[in-house]
Amino acid sequence: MWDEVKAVIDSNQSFVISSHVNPDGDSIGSALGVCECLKALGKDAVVVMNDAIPDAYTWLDPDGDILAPATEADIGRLGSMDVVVIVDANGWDRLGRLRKPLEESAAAKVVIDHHPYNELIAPVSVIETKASSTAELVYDLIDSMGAPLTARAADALYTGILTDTVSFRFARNAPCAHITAAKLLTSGVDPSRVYDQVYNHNTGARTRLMGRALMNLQFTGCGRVAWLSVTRAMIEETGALSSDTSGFVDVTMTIAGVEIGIIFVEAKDGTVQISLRSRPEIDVNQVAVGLGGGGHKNAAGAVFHGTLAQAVETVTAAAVTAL
Ligand SMILES: [Mn+2]
Repeated sequence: MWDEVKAVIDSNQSFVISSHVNPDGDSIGSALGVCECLKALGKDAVVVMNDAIPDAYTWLDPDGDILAPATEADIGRLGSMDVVVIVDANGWDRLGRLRKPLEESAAAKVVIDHHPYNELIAPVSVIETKASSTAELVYDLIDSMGAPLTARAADALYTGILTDTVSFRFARNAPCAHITAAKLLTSGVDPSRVYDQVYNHNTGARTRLMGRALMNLQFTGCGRVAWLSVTRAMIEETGALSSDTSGFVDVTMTIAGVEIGIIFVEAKDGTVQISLRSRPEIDVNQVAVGLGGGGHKNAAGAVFHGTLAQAVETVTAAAVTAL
C-alpha cells in the first residue's frame, strides 16, 4: 500500500505538507506525523496551513514550526519544494488560499486521506475510507517505512485518532483505531495529558454562557426534542464570543429520552444560527435542508432569517415532524 509513497520519499529531499482549511486534530496531527517522519529520515519538511492552529492543538507545535495561517511569504516559498503531501483531504478546493500555489507547483503530489472521493487529485494517493482517521494511516506509513516515531509524532497521531473518533466514540474500523492507539500508548503517549490539552480549553466566559444557555433548556415532542437558545444579550453579558456556543448543542444529547437536540443562537447580523443533532436512526439533515441548510444525517445546521421566537416555533415543529 505504501510502495509508491516510499518511492517518492526516497527519491526527493524537500517536502511541504498541508491539509484542509480550518485545520482539526486529525489534519494537524497527521501533518505533524508526516513532517516528523520525514525529518527523522534526514529530509527537509515543513507544514503549512491556510488557517491558524486552534488553541486545542498549539501544544503540539510549541516552537511555532507550522506555517499557519500561511503568509504571502510562506506561500511564495511553496513552489520550490520537491513534493507536496496533502493529508486528511483529497480535493484541491479544500485548501483555501494554498490551492493555487500547491496545485500549480511542479512538485510531485502525494495524498494520504480517509475521506470518500470522486477522482484522485494526485497520482500517488493512499485513500482508505475505512480508516478512523488519517493519523491512523500515517502511523502505518511510519511503521512500514521503519522510520523512528518521535514523541512529538506519537502525541500528534494519538491526537488525530482521539479527535476524529470523538474520543473513541465513533470508531470506524474500530479494532484498527484501538490497536494503533494502543501502540502509541506503548510508545509513551500519556492519554490523560493529551485529553487535557485537547479538550480542557474553556474560558470562564464560555462556561458562564453555557450555564445561561442550559438554564433555558426546553423540551417538546413529549421530551424527545430538547432545545437551547442563546440571545445576543447573553453573549454580551457573559463577555463570551459567538463561536463559544460551539458544542453546547451536544449537551442536549446527553439527556435520556432526547432524540433530537437543537440550539438557536442569535447572530450579530440579525439571523438565527441553528445547529441540530440526532440519534443515529433520526435524520436531521432533512430538517436542515428544509430550512435552506444542510450537513450530515445526525449533525446539521441552518441559518434562519427572522426572530428567535419565529425560529424556535418553525424549527421545533419541523423537528417533531422528523421524529
Ligand atoms: Mn480526518
